[in-house]
Amino acid sequence: MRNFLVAGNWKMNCGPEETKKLLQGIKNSGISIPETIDVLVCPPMISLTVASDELKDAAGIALGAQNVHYEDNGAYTGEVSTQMLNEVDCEYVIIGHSERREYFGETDQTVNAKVKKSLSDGLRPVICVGESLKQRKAGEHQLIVRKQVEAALTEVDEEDAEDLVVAYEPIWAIGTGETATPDQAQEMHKMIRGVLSDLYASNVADNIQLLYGGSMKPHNAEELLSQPDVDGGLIGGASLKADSFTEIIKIAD
Ligand code: 3PY
Repeated sequence: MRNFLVAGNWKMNCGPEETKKLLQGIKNSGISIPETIDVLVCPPMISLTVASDELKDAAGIALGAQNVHYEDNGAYTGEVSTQMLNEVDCEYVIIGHSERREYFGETDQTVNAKVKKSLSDGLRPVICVGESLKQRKAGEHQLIVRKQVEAALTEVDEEDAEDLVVAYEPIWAIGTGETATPDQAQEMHKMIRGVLSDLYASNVADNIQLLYGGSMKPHNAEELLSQPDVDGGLIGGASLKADSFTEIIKIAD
């Protein structure tokens, strides 16, 4: 049985001070996180140290980054390594978000390199995949997402696959207020689960958490999370307020 994973992608919001406040807000909300729900917050790099300190007394909330490099160190201005993320207690890292693919030249190849490096250094990758509106209108969404998943997982062994998380985020639902319908989300998640079963033993594929991302909010979370292959959410805007984020955690419960 898969746990739900409720993950906040804070994007380029919340410096150290705001990070502290938001995490204190989540802790002070009095929410107690059941063992069947995994909760994750992914603040910007500059705020990870503060977040790590703040989460020391917050049972059940894990820390993740929004990006990582695939080399150990060197002349890569502006980048951070898996080792650096480990030092500040990150357990997860988001890889290949569509915003990174669109604005920062992330490709299926760099996504794959980052996934492999993260797994080999003990970080759980949250691999983002999703189609554009044009691709969906052309009926190519399944093919595009299948290819993204296969490319991201090239040379990823079955023993490492247990640590994977995949987030389906249709690009047309990111920051637009539009959400995939529960049926559309389930159709894509089922297809992704099928791709994972082609690559790995079914008990492994069945245990990989598949998140829906793209304008998940308290008002639509229940329907999305009730789909059999939707195991949680990668949440943008609604993760930036303690009350909406904790509301989604409660809905997942
Ligand atoms: C969104 O909900 O907008 C996201 O992109 C989450 O990653």
